[in-house]
Amino acid sequence: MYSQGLIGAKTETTEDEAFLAAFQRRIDAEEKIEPNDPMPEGYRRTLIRQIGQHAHSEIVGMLPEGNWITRAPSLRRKAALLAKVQDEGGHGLYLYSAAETLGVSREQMTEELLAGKAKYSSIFNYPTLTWADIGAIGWLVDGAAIMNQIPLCRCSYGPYARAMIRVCKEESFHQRQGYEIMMTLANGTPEQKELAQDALNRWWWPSLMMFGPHDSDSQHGDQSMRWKIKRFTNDELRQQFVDSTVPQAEFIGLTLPDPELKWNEERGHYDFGPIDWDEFWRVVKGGGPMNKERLEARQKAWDEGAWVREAALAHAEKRKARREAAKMAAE
Ligand code: BYC
Repeated sequence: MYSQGLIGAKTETTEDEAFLAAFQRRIDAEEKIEPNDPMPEGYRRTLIRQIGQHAHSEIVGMLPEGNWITRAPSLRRKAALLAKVQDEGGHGLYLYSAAETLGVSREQMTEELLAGKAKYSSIFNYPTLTWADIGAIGWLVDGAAIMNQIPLCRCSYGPYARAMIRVCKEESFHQRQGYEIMMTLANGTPEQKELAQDALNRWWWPSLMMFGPHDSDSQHGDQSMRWKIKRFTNDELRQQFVDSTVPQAEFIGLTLPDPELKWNEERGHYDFGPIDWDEFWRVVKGGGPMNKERLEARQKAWDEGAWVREAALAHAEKRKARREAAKMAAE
């Protein structure tokens, strides 16, 4: 059934026009689509692709920050970071469960990730070199994630939309913990301020890339907007992110690394410089600084967790057999 793989969702279908039109009417009427509802194959595959990629991003996204748990500068920072990374594991699980409602298993999704076929967010292929990177990730990466995920709470697919509500509440705490780390460093010694500025310089452009290619190069964008999976385009969300982040940087006295960043009175938005799309595609295709390490870490976790999965399955089978035996005895 999944011989084409889960990714590269085909949005063109051979389904009959009346069915597609009726489905579109439900979408246009803002009805939520639920797991057992009839849906076009392209809609189902698009969601599996996007939700799967989103789940993988959460799980792979635990790695750069996990790198600093043992080196957090105080007990308070360590407790907050631990809680944040744990939340990300939870987000991954809600998202894998949401994707499973579309008829794909977590094992299949993981296999595609480990085979390098399923994507995860480009941002997690960069290294966390200093403690300030933890601040920059919370502030910028979680800030970008919130901008992208708040509209997903209104996504047409019910299980994804509902998962996003809790995820967004937690992301909001993540963003604040990051911004507070940056604020503390920016108001600290000159060396601390320099660490914060250096982290901002390295994470700013990759954070803008998180929103995906320009709308003109966004292969799935138009169809996903029509299906109300996406509510805003990649460029619209990127612009909202820039507009809301500039004053936050000014407030803590840090400079965004973009000489072309300038308020445009006419547009009512900030203009910003060109994004290096060659770098984006290189990272997406596996050539980023940490792609290899990230997949190796996930492969190791998958291999070392095999006994847990086997034990859980054996336990479930035993319980089922016991329940059946008890049922037979009662009859
Ligand atoms: N990285 O047609 P487009 C977090 C791919 S984790 C890699 O515009 P679409 C956190 C795209 O998949 C939050 N690949 O696609 C965790 C497509 O390739 P395929 C992560 C990217 O789907 C821990 C191709 O480029 N958030 O918050 O309409 C710690 C063309 O793109 C990227 C989500 O996953 C990228 N950045 O729009 C801290 C949100 N961008 O699949 C924080 C859910 C694009 O055809 N996802 N590509 O091979 C979405 O909202 C959408 O999928 C995107 C892309 C906006 C990302």
